[in-house]
This record gives sequence, C-alpha cells and structure tokens, in this order.
Amino acid sequence: MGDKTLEGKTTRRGFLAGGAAAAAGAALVPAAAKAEGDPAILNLPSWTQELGAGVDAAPYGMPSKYEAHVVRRNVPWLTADSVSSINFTPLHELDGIITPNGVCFERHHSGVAEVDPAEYRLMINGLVDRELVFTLDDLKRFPRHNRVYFLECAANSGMEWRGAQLNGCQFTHGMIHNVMYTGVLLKDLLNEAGVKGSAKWVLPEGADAAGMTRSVPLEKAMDDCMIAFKMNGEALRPEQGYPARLVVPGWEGNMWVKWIRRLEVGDMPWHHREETSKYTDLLANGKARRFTWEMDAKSVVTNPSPQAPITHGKGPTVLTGVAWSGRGTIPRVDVTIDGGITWHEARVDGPSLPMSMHRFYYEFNWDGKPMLIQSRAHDSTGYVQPTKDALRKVRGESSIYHNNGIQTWAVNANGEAENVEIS
Ligand SMILES: Nc1nc2c(c(=O)[nH]1)N[C@H]1C(S)=C(S)[C@@H](COP(=O)(O)O)O[C@H]1N2
Ligand SMILES: [Mo]
Repeated sequence: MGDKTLEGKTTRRGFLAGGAAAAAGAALVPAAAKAEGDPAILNLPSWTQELGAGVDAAPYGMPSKYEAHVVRRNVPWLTADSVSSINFTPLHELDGIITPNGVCFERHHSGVAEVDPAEYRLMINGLVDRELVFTLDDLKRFPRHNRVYFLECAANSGMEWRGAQLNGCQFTHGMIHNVMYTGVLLKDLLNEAGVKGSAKWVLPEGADAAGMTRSVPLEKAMDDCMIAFKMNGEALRPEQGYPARLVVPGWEGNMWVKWIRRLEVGDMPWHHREETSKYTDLLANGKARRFTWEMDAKSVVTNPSPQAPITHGKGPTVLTGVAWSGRGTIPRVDVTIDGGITWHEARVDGPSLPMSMHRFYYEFNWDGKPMLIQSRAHDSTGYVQPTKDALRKVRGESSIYHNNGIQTWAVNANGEAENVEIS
C-alpha cells in the first residue's frame, strides 16, 4: 500500500510507486467451478435427503440462519445510553435500493414508544380554521400515495470529519435507509384543517418520551411531506414510528418525526421560541450554518469495503455501492480504483427516483494489486460530490453534520479493505 503520512493519510504518489492500477477488462466471465474433486457437487447434500419445515413453522418469515450476521450494529462508545442512541444499517450486506425493514438504522432520543394503534391520535391545531383530530382509520380515508425515499441522519459520516476513523461503510455511512412509504399527503390533511394566511411553519411533535418537536417550513409541508403508516408494504416498525411518522423527502432525518401525534401550524419556528439551534453546522470561523435541511448528493462503495473484503482473488470483480441526493435523482456516478488518477462511469441499475437511493455497479478485471477505491455522485441539479478536503476548506474540522465528502477504501493484495484518506 502507499506511504502513510503522519496524519494517517495515504499519498497518491506513494500509491503509484507501490503498485500499478488494475486494468479494466473487456469480457468479464468468471471461471466456472469444476465438478472434479468438489464434494459440494459430487455428494448429495443433507437437505436433499430429508423433508424440510412445513408452512406453519414461521408465520412471520425470517432470513436464513446463515444470514444471522446481517444486522444493525451500534458503536457503544458513541453514546452513553442505548435509549438515546443510534445504530447503523449493514449497507455492505444489501443490494438493490430498498432497505429491508428489519435492518433500517434507528435513532431515538428516548427509546421506542409502544403506541397502541386504537389509541393513536393525530391533532392539527394552531393557525387553522378548524382544529382536527384524526384516528388511524381517519387517515386511511384520504388518498394514499406510494413513494420511495431515503432518510439520512444529518450526523451520518460525522465521525469522519477529522480523518478516517471507522472501519466499515456500515459505520461511516449506515445512518441511512431507503424505504417505500405508503401514506397520505400532509397537504391533504392541512387543507382539511384550512391553513390561515399568516401561517409559515408546521411544528410536528412526537409521542415518545422525548416529545420531539421540529420545525418544517409550510412550503415544504404543502409540497411533498407525507404522514406514512406503511413501510415496504407492511405496517411501520415500532422503531420507525409505528403507527405513523412524518416523511420529509430529501431533508435531514431529524425532521421526520416518529410516532407523530400533533402538528401545530404557526408563524414562528420552535427554535426561535426556545432559542435553541440544534442541528446547525459549525463553520471554520465558529459561526453556524443554519437551515441546512436538504441532504447533499453523496455516495459510497459498499463492496469491497472493510467489512466486505474481496475473497476471490484477482480476475472478474464486481464493485458496487449506493448514491443519493436530497435534491433529485443521480444521473451519474464515477468510480476510481487508482485513487482518482482514472475515473470510470459506473452503471446505475434499478429505479432512478428523486430523493431515493440509487444502486451502481462497476465490473472490472482486478489485477490483484492494491487499489484506492472511491465513488463520486453527480445529481440532477449538476452538483458533484466534493472531496473531504474541499468540504473542510469551507466548513473547517469542527463540524459534525452534513459530511458528504468522497470516501476512500484502500484494498490490499489480499483483498482486505481499510478506511483511509488520500491527499
Ligand atoms: N419522535 C421522534 N422522532 C424522531 C426521533 C426521535 O428521537 N423521536 N429521531 C429523529 C432523528 S435524529 C432521525 S435521524 C430519524 C431516524 O429515523 P429512524 O429511526 O427511522 O432511522 O428520526 C427522527 N425522528
Ligand atoms: Mo438524526
């Protein structure tokens, strides 16, 4: 691998001296396994010699026991207590664009509220003509919509501001999930209540012990926000806000209030009333960037990565990852395996939906030499994902939130990957 500087950065010059870049090949057909001497094909496996479990064994199905390692994980030292904590989506074990419900990362300020759907109520009050209270059944009588959106916590990649730290895309990028929501448009509920002319903000409140309140501009609320009650076709999971949560497409996760029980329509945001300024970004000069709600375009290579090394040796190799933008779609992702000396356009495969994850692939013939792997997303506004150094120049190093810089994985000749930075 290349030389490491004192800051733990691998230099591009060192990388070039240490190993040659791999060449992309034309035909990428992996060698077929040989029958000769392979007991897995020569012998009859045990599962073909006995009857399997019946249809009543698992009324609610679970993944294969061989997939037991595919789980959300937390970083114990990050937070003092698991009820006010966060865990991470195992991005390196997933494919396509949808995050399965059981592994969607969770962020709670006061643990999971156990809401009885029969006693669930959603109130709209404040600057409205009619204050309204909806039951869950009432909500289901409004027109329903199905939309796929990513939810990213503004703190995703926050631990990486000062340098490469956590070894795995689950930990560096796993505060995100991408789900198909079924629900009703917030504007349909607000129109039912009749929003007064002086209204400028919607102030959603959660039913958890945190009583989480956030401020959403009325314009966004009347545009594409939803009250969702289904995720990927089934009821929201308790962790994700059962029985209903606010969906704020493209905007930072903390506004997506779970277990939502009240929406106050007002003329001022909460943080003006309470004089708090949570979730703002510190800049190098000590001033804060306020109102950075939209999530900037970002991408990460999920395979190979530190938790998902290359185990097949050189030859045909599939590199894959995810990209997303809070401002639209991802028409293009570039990838490099030589630390940015040469870039290749990746193949985006699967649905390309606004404010949703996109899946990309790059198939190449690995020469078995060390690689410096990066991906760079372009979004439909023309914005290009910046390097971490370019971000630091603008924001300094005391930021926590909104780190969308380009991630680097150094892969050694054994196929093992490590989180590094290059300069
Ligand atoms: N009621 C309530 N809503 C909440 C939170 C919370 O603690 N309580 N956490 C917020 C934060 S900071 C994030 S990032 C997202 C996380 O959503 P998830 O748990 O579905 O991943 O929920 C948001 N909504
Ligand atoms: Mo968050």
